[in-house]
Amino acid sequence: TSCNVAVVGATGAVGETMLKVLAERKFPIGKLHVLASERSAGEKIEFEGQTLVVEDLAAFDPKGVDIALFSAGGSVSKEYAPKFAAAGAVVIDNSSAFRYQDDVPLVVSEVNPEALKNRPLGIVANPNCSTMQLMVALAPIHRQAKLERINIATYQSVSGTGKRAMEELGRQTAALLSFQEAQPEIYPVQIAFNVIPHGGDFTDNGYTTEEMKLVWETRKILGDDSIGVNATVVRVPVFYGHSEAVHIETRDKLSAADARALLEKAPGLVVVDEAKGGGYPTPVTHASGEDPVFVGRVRDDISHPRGLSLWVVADNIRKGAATNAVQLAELVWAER
Ligand code: A2P
Ligand code: 11C
Repeated sequence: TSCNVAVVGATGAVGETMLKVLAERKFPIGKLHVLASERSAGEKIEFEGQTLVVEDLAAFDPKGVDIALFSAGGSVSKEYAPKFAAAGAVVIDNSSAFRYQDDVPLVVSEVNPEALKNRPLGIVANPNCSTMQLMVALAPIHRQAKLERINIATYQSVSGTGKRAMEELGRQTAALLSFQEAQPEIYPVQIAFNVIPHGGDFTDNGYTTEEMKLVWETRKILGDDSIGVNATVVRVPVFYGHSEAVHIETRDKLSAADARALLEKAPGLVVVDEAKGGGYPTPVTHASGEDPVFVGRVRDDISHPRGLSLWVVADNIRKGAATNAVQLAELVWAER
């Protein structure tokens, strides 16, 4: 039998990719509803040779939907995910609305799929993109040698902010190359030819919400509140693909060579680690448009006996959001 699917936020950066990934992975779709705000209701979307018409979420009756993939922002999820779940759908929510609730599992398909079973609300949360790729890379190391501490700096692409941010990077780049001024609209300062140490909103402890997500989500997914996480999130003028400079300390000693061997066998991961020009992953050369998480630059930390350094890159819209959501949908559908 086939699964009736709704994609909420289907016109957005993640929603469009959810549709692409559903088609690529041949998800067994029965009826497919593409939903967005009333602004884009009536627009047409091509899907596998069919023309779908975008429906207004506010006017939509979720009865009959088996699985709903939500990526239209936290406030939309808060309002509508419970309604879809009450109508019988399993909601896979890409927003941060429910991630920290004990009764909502937070799941990376390769890392903690067993957590899917406990979903009393019928809602499953998809992690934030930067945590997602970090977990695919670090879970195998945690199982082997127990993570004590993670220190991370991210280099996050503008697609993580959404379509309007991608337009802003394009617009500012074109303006500056023709000797005009760059006008910041989505980001507080110019993003073209710049880097911005600010993702999400500032919180009371001086860290940003994007930084604190790495702390909370890591502990929840790995089921270990003792792991120390310290993050600096930086936005860079890259369209697709988040990169991370990751420094970890493990409780048991794990050498770089052993870590590399472990990562080479890990699901969802590709190791690209040669000590020469181009022998490492970058968003443009490896990650953009691809599903795996790429790891390179695996080194013994020369400043700590149980330290390791690595470089982790993935397509934030694919594995970081849409692909993992579809993988969770596959696991949910396979339960039947
Ligand atoms: P719309 O095209 O109607 O604005 P992005 O993250 O790329 O900016 O995309 C956000 C997605 O969330 C879009 O599909 C957008 O639809 C959708 N969206 C935003 N606000 C709402 C809302 N109030 N109800 C339904 N969908 C919404
Ligand atoms: C970014 N990770 O790159 C964010 C966007 O919690 O799902 C997604 C925010 C979230 O800005």
